[in-house]
Amino acid sequence: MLDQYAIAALNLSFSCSKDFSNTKKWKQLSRLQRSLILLIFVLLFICGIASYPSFTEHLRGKTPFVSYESEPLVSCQNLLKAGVTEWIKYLLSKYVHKANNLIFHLTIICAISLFMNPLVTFSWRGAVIDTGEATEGTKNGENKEDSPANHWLEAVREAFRHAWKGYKESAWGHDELRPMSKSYSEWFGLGLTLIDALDTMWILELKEEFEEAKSWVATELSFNKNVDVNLFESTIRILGGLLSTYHLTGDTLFLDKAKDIGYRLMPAFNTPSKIPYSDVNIGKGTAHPPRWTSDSTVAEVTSIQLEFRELSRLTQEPQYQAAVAEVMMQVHKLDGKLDGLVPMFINTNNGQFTHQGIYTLGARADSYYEYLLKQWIQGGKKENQLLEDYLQAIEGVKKNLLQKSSPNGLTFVGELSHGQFSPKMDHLVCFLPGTLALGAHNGLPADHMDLAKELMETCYQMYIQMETGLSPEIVHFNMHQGSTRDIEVKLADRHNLLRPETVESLFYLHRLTNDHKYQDWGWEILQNFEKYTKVSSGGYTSINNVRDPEYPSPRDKMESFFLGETLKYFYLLFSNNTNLISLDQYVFNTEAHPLPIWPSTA
Ligand code: DMJ
Repeated sequence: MLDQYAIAALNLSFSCSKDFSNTKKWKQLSRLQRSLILLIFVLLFICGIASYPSFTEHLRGKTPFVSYESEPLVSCQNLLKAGVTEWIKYLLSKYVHKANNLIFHLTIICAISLFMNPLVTFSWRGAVIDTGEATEGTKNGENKEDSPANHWLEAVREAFRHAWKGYKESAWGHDELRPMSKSYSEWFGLGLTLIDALDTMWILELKEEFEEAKSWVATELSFNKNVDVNLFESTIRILGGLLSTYHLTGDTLFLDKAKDIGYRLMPAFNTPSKIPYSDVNIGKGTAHPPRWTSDSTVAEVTSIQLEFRELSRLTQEPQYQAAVAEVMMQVHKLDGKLDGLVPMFINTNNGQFTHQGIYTLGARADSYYEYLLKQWIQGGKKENQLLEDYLQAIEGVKKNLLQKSSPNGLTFVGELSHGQFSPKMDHLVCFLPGTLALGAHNGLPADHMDLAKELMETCYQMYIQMETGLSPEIVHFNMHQGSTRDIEVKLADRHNLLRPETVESLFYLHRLTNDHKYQDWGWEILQNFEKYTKVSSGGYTSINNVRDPEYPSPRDKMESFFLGETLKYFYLLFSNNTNLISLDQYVFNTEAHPLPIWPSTA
């Protein structure tokens, strides 16, 4: 049928010249016949105009449509096939047999143009829906155009731009912005915020900002500096940030910088026990523990493995992986654990745990547990010792640290001090719901996901039960009957440092359950950050008092992890695109820098 119409169309110009005299015949038609023919033209013309933009988009190679209508739809093609062709043919045979060939051919051409355009759809109600751009539905798992999450994504980008404005204007190339005083603070003097934020800009598609940061890395960033840096912090933020940016962009500038800092951090492992010192001078190549002790923090020495292992894989230089594997091997064998739970300190001289008897999932131990699971995932789920240690530790948490609050029965993770349970929970512990969910996604027991959901609710409550809707740094849960509220906050614990852990877990829970309530919770939290921590001239600030909405008392500091982690996890939480940093392809380090899961070589 199409061929026939095409031939008719090709004949058009010929017919036009040949049948000039046919105008007479038009006048011979009755008024009804002429009106019907004109009506057909008008209808076809309107359809043609309506379909034009999507048709041209199609020619430019844009994606085909995905309909968001729930009623049955048919394409123009099908509709014509189904009846319109017959209807037109009927009219043509009935009324147009006397009309000139020009009119006939024009009619056919209009019909062909509609027939050929697969991008216009008609609902059964007769409306034409321009569907040229695939913004609707979840074809690629992307957000629906009218979904609130789409607006929320833009709100995160806007928050990032605002934070970046402050950093750019007052702290460019320095470690952290002090947004109230429009100044900066220096920790290592290595542009920490800028490096931590690189992959966030890439993921949020903030191209202009990314380019200006990249050019700073290319021209200004030097690790040949006489400065002491903390091994853990510079590994997770700088080495991790550079490695992930290299993977996302493919730009070897970032790999070269990663190799440089990785190499300069290695003197930290030159200790009698091979358990690394906390501090390294990256210019001099010397390392030392803090002045007051020869201990290192357990979480610090066991949360640098993802980054150094990846550095070895990329460089084919085994010393990085060997150094961090040695630490894991020693910690695995050490006495002093309780059902897989580790103490908070380890001595760099003798390699033994110190300050034994205190067990927490919070500060100084938190990411030990996170990295057991994530190393196992990074390496293709083959390193059974890591998995066993992780599973044992989660059982240890359930047995020793898990309790319910009163009156509402919130599940929380407390601490144990020399056999005494304390209902204290750091906000840092809120990484755990996300980690548990990730484990369940990777085939670990389903009850890990149940626990993840319960703890997620608790972490959310730590926000909304505060007057500002922002969590304090530490909470205490009530456990005795007759309590009127579940959560208490001590005076010294009322600060909020713009930390990411709850948003991080919301991201995992949403990504892995597809329950949109986690996005709603995240949106509430983002709005509270906007309300109480945004500094009008640029940037966001930590605050001293989450219980005073009148005066939350700004601390005048924007931590680098606000850009590196918190805003990135907000964005990933609000995105419905599961391919945006797929959890089956990447594993996030503890500073939210995605590193690839190693391809299987077996
Ligand atoms: C970050 O540097 C990392 O997430 C680390 O694991 C814990 N502390 C901060 C964020 O709270």
